[in-house]
Amino acid sequence: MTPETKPEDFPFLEPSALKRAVVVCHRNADADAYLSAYAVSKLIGSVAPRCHVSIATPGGMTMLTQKLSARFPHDIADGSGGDYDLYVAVDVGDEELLSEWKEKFRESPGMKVLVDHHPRREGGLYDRSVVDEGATSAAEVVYGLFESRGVTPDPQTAQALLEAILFDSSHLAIAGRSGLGAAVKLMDAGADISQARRELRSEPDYGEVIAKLKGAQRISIFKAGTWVVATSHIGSFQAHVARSMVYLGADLALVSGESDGETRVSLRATPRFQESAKVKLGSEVAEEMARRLGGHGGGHATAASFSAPVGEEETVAATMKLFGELIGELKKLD
Ligand SMILES: [Mn+2]
Repeated sequence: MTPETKPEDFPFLEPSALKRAVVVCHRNADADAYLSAYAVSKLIGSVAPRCHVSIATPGGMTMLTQKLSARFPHDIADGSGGDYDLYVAVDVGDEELLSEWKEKFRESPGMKVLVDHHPRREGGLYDRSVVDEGATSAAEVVYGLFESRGVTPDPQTAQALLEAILFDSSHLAIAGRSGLGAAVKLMDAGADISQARRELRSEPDYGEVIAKLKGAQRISIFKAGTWVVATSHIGSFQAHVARSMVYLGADLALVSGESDGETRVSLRATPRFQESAKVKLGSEVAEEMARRLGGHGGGHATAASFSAPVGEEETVAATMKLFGELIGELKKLD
């Protein structure tokens, strides 16, 4: 159980007791995770100027994040640096996504804090958690911490937070009050939105382009009532392929791939599907499949993923069976 958390008490330790801190992103850090971590580091730095803060990116970063990390550089911890007084996990969702850092969280006597916008999970890894499930980005939650502490981010940090919000909210298209409000206040603090849009543009990644086109080539189409369900399989970029299939018009997309002896499945759905079919992909499909197959997974209502130590064919068949239970019988189209 996490005790009641007052965000104005962040980082929940006496600044004088704070010598070393680490801010940990989810595996393969995306722009929201890394830029949120960057801003959390700046906030810790302004509360406890003597604290040395590192960012950890288990499993590295996405291509876009690598580019952004040159624009917003930070000391990166490699995990060999001994214990920390403070551990902050940002944007992590499933604690498995902390990878090798999960064990460090568990073993350390330090303060462990979660700052997130993913649905709360069982687990007990954290001493405090600041979670807003209604936020479209972790960066909004981080901005809330700045406000609670009465700290105005410097222009560079404001820029980082604005870019993270744009990244996770489809350039504000799905942002709510907290995202839009934070975006305006960040611009007041010196962030430039045109520059943010420019910096988020990424060069097309050849591997991703080929994966998406191959994924499209391998699509199978099913109907369940009026819903169109598309499935495909690809060795990598499953999430990108699933998202592309939704762009093409599928209500629900499943993309699987096998690597390192496990099957990975990415799921995407349209908001219309989510509202009308009332199926939450994170809790009702990804978590449920992870439970049934002994893997791990989770995510949001319209975007989720899981992996399982089971063959690809079996994993897909079991997931399609669950779809059948949730939205009715699936008929394959030729
Ligand atoms: Mn996020």
